[in-house]
Amino acid sequence: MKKLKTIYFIFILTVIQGNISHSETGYKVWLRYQAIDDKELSADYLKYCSIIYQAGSSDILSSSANELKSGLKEMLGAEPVISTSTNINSIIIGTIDKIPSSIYKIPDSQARSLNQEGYIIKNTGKHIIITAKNEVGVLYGTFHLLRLMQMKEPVADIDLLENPKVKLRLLNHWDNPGKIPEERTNIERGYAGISIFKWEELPEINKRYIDYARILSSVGINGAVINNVNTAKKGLEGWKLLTPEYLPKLKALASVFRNYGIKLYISVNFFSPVLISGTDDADPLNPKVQEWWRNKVVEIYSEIPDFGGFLVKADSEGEPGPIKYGRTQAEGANLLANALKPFGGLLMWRAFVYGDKELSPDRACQAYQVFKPLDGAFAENALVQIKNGPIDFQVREPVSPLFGAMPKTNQLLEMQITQEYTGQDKHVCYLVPEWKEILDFDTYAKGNNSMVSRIIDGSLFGYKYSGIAGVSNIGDDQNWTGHLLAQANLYGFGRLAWNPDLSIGQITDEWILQTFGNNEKIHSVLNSILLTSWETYENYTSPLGCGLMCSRNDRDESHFYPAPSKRVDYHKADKNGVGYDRTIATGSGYTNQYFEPVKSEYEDLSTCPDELLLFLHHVPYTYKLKSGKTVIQHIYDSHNEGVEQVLKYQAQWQSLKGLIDDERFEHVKNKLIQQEGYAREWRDSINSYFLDMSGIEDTYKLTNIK
Ligand code: GCV
Repeated sequence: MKKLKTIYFIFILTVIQGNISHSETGYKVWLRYQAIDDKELSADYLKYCSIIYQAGSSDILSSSANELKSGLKEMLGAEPVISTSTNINSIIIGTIDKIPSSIYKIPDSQARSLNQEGYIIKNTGKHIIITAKNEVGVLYGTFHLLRLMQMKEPVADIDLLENPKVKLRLLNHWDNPGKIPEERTNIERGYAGISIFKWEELPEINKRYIDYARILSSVGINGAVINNVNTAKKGLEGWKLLTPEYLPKLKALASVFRNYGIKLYISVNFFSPVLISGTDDADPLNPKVQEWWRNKVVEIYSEIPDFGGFLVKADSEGEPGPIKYGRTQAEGANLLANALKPFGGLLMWRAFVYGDKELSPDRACQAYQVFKPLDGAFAENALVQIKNGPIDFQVREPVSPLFGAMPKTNQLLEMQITQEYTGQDKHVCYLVPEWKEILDFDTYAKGNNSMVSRIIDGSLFGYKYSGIAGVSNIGDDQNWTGHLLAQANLYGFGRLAWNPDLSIGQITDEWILQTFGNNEKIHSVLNSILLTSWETYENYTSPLGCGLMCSRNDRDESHFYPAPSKRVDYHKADKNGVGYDRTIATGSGYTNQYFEPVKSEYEDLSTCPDELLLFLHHVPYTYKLKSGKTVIQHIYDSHNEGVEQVLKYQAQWQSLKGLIDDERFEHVKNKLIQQEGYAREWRDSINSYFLDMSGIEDTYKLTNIK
């Protein structure tokens, strides 16, 4: 009787839950491969998808076949069979030279338009062929086909050719290997648990490395720098990756990544010869130092023949660099680049330098002052990696004027996926709209159409190497990114790195459909939340380009809480006005670093875009914006609006109860509740700070207090 009651209870529970699917942790990210419940569609897919013909064999091809097998099994209910015959309907995977011409002959013109990582997917009526010049292209094509199926797109007439537009599509981890000193965290600016790289267990491989590689490869990321650019600061041990103890561990990771088309890179310390071998100095012009680096590189390549190269943070925030020896940043970079060159390795040198007393007192001016004069002095396998803005990943900054200013120097754009200054894991802040603005920004370096996207895809200046690097938001939390919706940032970063011209709408749709299915209500709510979330965060934290109003190290998380009174150096608020005067006429002269017409647009108060006003100009609180509001009233209003937007998100999300599995529903719901608390704290702190400063009342609050 008791048993019967239990069965009845389970039955009732199932009925009550209706269409709620099983609980999900978010571990599978967008590679969920949910069963396709549309019978007609799944029958269409099954026409081709019950058999796979693998033309050729290699580890990467096996990754494709495995992904197809598991993905199709989950979506269609039966694992496809690997066949050796091409007589039956099937999916065919293999490089162009291996596809039997009796089945399909790829037109020469198409083959010629493929680049090294591009692919073709063609439905011939009997077969779906996924082919490419190289196996990695086949793998990308496989993920593309699976993406279409997850989005329930028809495949009957599929006939497409895709090339990545950007050569280097990299993830930069700020994970700290080795012992972690007490005041440091396991991942610098990491908000999703600790590092997935378990150095004490390596070279033992765990499944998570394979899933990590699958996730990256599914969005086309082709390289990962697996440790923090801070390698020795305050006792960090990242520099040890160059010691013999770590080489087998690196080799093991590289072997997993290789199967998914991902190259392994590491961050290194410029003083490595001194730290590791006790040389007298690390002077780039010292032949002994040069020899040390050459030998080190030989050691690495003898174990990892496709090793990607090094990333270096030099002369910055305590990391050492060539300045100590009176050498330039280019001389420092070339030391390592020359050692890597015989093996095809790359050297990525960060332009994140500031604080030198010889430079302008305005931090925003400094990277340009150091690097611009060195244009043309860097080795051909060196790249200068530049943060998107001149300060430090603020919620709003102008694009760094270094983009376009170094036509003879390979450049990489660095953006931050981890939300150091954009709400960490507590606030939803979808960054694709911001990144799109950056990529679409016209530098006018070579006249019209000199967009950042064309600089980093190499086409504007014919760079040999160029690309995009994103600071990773991955940790060992079950859902990888801490906040479930932050997965959209990882997804969007990869897709934009593949093709900066993709629209925000397309990327967002793809992510929602794969992560939450094709329910219209879910789609419209997520669209509305994601697409406004950057503006919302900006509204209650950072008015009109007035960045860095956050705390340094107060309470648990630095760069998270409001602390406007401690950041006067950045926003320059006083009794009469607010904003940093960076004009040529009366300020730091930062605007002079841009090409015309941007220079004049930013210099002139009347043409300066409102959203950058306080980054570029100091104005009275009563200055009228283009909206007609005064600066002070805009500050008050936007902060109130920001909180209201979060309240709206909560109501919107609540309307999805029952449509999303409980675990993910509750997770996001709780995050939005937390977000409201922090948004109120920001609003109250900023608004009262500016009330005190300006002495001008908030007219909105007087009439609409909540
Ligand atoms: C890795 C900012 C961050 C640091 C980071 C640094 C950098 O200052 O707060 O955590 O260090 O940028 O990009 O090197």
